[in-house]
Amino acid sequence: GTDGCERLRKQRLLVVANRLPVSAVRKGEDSWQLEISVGGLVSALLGVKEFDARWIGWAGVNVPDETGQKTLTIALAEKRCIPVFLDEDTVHQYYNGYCNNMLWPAFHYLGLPQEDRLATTRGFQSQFDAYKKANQMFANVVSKHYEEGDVVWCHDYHLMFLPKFLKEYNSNMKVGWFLHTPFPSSEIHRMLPSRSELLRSVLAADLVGFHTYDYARHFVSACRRILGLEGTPEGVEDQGKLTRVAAFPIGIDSDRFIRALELPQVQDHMKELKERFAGRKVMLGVDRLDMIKGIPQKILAFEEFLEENPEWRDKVVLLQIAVPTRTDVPEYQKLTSQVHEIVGRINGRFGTLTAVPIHHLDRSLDFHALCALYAVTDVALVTSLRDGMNLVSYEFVACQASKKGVLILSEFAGAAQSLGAGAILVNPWNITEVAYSIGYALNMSADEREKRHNHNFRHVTTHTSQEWAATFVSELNDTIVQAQLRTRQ
Ligand code: ADQ
Repeated sequence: GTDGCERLRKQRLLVVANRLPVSAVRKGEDSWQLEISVGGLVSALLGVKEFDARWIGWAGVNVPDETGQKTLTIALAEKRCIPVFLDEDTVHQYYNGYCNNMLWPAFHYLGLPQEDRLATTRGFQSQFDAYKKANQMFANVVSKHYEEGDVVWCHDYHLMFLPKFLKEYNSNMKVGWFLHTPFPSSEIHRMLPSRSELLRSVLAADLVGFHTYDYARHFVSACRRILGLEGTPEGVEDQGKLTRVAAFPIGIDSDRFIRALELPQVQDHMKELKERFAGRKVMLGVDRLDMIKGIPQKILAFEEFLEENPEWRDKVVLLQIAVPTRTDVPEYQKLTSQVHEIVGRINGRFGTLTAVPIHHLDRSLDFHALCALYAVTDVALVTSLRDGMNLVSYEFVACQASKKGVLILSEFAGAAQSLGAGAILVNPWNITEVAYSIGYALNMSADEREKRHNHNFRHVTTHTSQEWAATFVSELNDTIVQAQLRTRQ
């Protein structure tokens, strides 16, 4: 039995993701500099007071020596982080290879490796083996730290084998898996050489979560069509064992953004930006520089808008902030130069001696600069070709309480399902439609802007990341209780 003390103890939550929310830089034989990245997941779980959360993942550095591994483990423990050490070849084949060259593009409807991507592939089988091996390494670390009653929450396409490996280690472990990307139509998933194994491993989890109902439905039909299993309204059934499948749309820590706008340094920054762009409407794009974000399409739409509306040429500016990611992958290098080329051409064509229409930055902005930028923006442009959710659209809305700017949002982002009523939805492949929407947004009446903004603001401030995490974990606990009841019947 449990005594009062034990019952008061918070439930332990092991959050397993490819990357820890901390980056480590080695400063000497046994000293480390740790930098915390306060992404969505971190603030989501910091906000959930009923759990005692720990993180398990790769720290983003290669640490081949034992001393280094030992000292880094000790340093990370203070941040409640537990490292998984992956060697360079594994990272190359598992992370760059199978995750980013195979699963990422496939899940975003960009197809399987062909042409360039195929030529840089050292063989799917060895990448897939490395993927499994890496997942096994994660499972080993989880097993070592697992205590009875813990909830284990696995994240994303990097760790599709983890539920299976964890259940093999201990079939009583409470295991949930959440996918941050879209889950594609079964016709896409069908192309993956390892389609069945991936599905079966995920199905070992007790609860499988997606951002939207559509992704959950795609997953269930893939299990039906590829594995021949039965789909029910609750999930997928295999010989009497039910894996619960459901939608858990993520959110942001909206208060963190709203509070930041009050800070003097953010206010100063806003003032500078307003002076800098006085007399011009500000349009904004903030993305990781990735194929899925539709950055070239967005910039071409802006060009078409300027072409068609000469009266706007010196009255609007597009700020495109693009953080480079996965810079060692040739396709991403190609994308960078493609974007630079288009921006250069348009600025050459429509720029004057004193102003250019597009400011393109290849880097990330710190949190305060980002908030200031969101707050002074008139129109935000999110043109993802596919996107699991897209949190930039949420962050923009959170920062627009006074300006009530317009969000142009791709219908292929998960966020279209939650912010669709307030945003202008577009098909990013239809450049003429996006160009037209830019004009519509810039000319929108204050009344219509306010109505649209209020709708989205209410959504963003009530569907927060804290609520998302708490809902997922409580649903996981419930799923297990229900499964126990079912087997007793
Ligand atoms: P991402 O593809 O990274 O996330 P997104 O949801 O927009 O996309 O989150 C990006 C985050 O990085 C935001 O918090 C944003 O502020 C920040 N960021 C982006 N560019 C930046 C820049 N230039 N400077 C500073 N910060 C920048 C994946 C999926 C998404 C899903 C999330 C969460 O691809 O679809 O919404 O996970 O599940």
